[in-house]
Amino acid sequence: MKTSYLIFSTVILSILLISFKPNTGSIKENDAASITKSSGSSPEDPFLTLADNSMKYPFVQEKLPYGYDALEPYIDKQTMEIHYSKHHAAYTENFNTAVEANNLKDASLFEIFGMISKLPAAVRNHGGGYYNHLLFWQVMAPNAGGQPTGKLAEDIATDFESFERFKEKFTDAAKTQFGSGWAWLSVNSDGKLFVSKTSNQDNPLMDVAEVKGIPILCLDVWEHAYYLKYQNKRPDYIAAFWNVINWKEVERRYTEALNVTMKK
Ligand code: MN3
Repeated sequence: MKTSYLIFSTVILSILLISFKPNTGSIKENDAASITKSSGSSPEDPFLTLADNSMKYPFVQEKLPYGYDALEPYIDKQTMEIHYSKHHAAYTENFNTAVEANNLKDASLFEIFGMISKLPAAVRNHGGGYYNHLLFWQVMAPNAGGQPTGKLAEDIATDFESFERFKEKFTDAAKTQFGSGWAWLSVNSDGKLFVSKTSNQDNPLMDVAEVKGIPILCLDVWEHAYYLKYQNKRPDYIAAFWNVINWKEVERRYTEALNVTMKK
């Protein structure tokens, strides 16, 4: 039932995309088939079964799970307020506008990410901005930080040698991202953890990502995320982030990602 729905929606989406293209004479079946095939969102794509992929147009900005001042002193109240109520709100609004303009209303969020290379920059920038922040708010919490427990702790030790080594790698990715972007901890299609960085609002779910995977932890290193408190001192902001990581949520997302990758 679910598989046939996915096939159906992928086909409908391809037809919509083809029909939207300006200067398209007649629609050839081959064109639709090739877009579907190379989109990275085949019906077998395990990423599409993730809970976050139930998000569809109109995309809503979920309520911040804590107050603007809840992550003080590590992330200041003014930054949180502007970041959530201005930046994230604008990404959400502009993403919905881009979805409408590009006939993507029937596509799920991860289907859109899976074919982002074929879509206009507005969809890529605002779609990434919408989802990346949504994830970012959830993987932080007041009275958090420390280290993960259970299977995630064990697998971080296996895949990165130790928690300290992982912390170094993630910190390095966040520090060395040139200009605006994000640092990530994700799970690849083999169920292995990896650290990566992306530019602008790209994320590891997009077909343009150097390494594709399911993100379970992220850090925004755009200047708007830290400049009011830390100015040019990005390393200090990155160091402070470890005090607000909501490992319970990261562990929950890790378990889900492993279940999904094992299904493929
Ligand atoms: Mn941001």
